[in-house]
Amino acid sequence: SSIGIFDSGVGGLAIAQQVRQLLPQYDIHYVADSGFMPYGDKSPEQVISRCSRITSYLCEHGASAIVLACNTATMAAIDTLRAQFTLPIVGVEPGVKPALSLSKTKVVGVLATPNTVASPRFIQLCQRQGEASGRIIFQPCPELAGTIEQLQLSGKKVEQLLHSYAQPLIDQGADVLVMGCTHYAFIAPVLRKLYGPHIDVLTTEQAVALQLQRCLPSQAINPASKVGEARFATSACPDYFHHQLRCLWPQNVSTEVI
Ligand code: DGN
Repeated sequence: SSIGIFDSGVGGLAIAQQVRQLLPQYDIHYVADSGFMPYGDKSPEQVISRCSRITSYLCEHGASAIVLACNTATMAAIDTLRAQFTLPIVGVEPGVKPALSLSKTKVVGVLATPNTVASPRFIQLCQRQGEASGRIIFQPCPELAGTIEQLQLSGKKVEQLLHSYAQPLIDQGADVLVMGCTHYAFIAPVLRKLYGPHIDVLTTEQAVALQLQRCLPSQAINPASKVGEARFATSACPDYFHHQLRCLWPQNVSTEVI
């Protein structure tokens, strides 16, 4: 039995790393749906259909819990998946609540895909949290996940792109920026370097791993002495995914095609 983790590409790897650290005895099975990347501009129906297929695949291969390691997919599909499947499904949402409690200006900026910021679930989250304790503003970042997928994780182009997305939020008073797309975890250091100590940059992988720990069923637990294995699959070119993993995953691993 394993923990199934998936994303439209490499974004969920930051979450998978946290899961590995927090729950090292579990096997993980990661799927990058790179053949259908990006989810950020697909219709909700297309995203739901991909998420259903991948969840079925992971269940057929022994998953006893699923991490939907993508904000865009969580917004569009988590309710449908929870109605379709009985195993625990943990999603990821922009961490606006911790961000608001950290903010001095009580203005929080969210960077996310166009689909995430347009989704009813995100709008409700902003209204609920914003009414309670401040203001949440957001910026769709159409090109950012693709840039990260191409492994451009530092340098002028990424800095300029991030600056163009983040500066309008800071101009409106945001002193905390939330990475509302799992891909952006890999470029959080660039944003921190750009803005220094005055702006906090929050990512969500730790919160997701802790949430998973809380809802894992007991049959997912392997003998305590065992170190879990990690399997990686993609719906696109396995060689390119292997190349991405060499940059973004601490161990050398092989890849499969789904
Ligand atoms: N990593 C996904 C997210 O968290 O929203 C989206 C990436 C994409 O498909 N554009």
